Amino acid sequence: MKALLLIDIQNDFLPGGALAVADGDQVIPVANRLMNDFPLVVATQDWHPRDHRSFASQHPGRSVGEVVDLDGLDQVLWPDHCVQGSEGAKFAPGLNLDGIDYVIQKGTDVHIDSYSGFFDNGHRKSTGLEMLLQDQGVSEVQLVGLATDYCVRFTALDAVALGLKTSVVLEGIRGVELKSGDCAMAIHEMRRAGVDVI
Ligand code: VGL
Ligand code: ZN
Repeated sequence: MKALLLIDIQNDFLPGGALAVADGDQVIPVANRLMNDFPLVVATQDWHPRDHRSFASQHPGRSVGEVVDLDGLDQVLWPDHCVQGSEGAKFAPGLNLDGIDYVIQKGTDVHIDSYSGFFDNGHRKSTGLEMLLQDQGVSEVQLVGLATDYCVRFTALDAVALGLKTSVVLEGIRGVELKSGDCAMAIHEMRRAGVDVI
């Protein structure tokens, strides 16, 4: 059994959004097309409380892109984004919501970020995605969505580490590219870990 994982295809990651990814909207038609080929489609949704500690606004004197220590973990500071219940947190218009079987929300704990759809950044708590895939008898996942260098990357790395056959579709991902080369590095890292990049 194989599943399609749609990673964070939400308004705030699209052009004009709070944490806009260049050409982020271009993953939408790819996602819609691929949905037809998979018996199970799971979407992850970045879903932060409004005072989430990954927001630069919660760290007076610090700015977006700086790295701080959060409970012993390096944390990149982001603009306020994907606040629970906000317009920015909604799935992209144009994404075929009827094709989505399950939604997994992440980043809900104010104290820790969660790039991966499986675990928070400290691997302290599970989001329920692993259990869901196990229950559904999934052994193979394919990923599309945002962002290549953060949530796609860490979700794919966790998926292979969990023993799932994992692929990422290049035309269906786009990245933040905080530093030039971040996306290329992420793709290299995924490949080296055993992710099939197609
Ligand atoms: C993401 C940064 C912060 C992502 C989420 O979806 O890649 N990146 N929150
Ligand atoms: Zn986030």
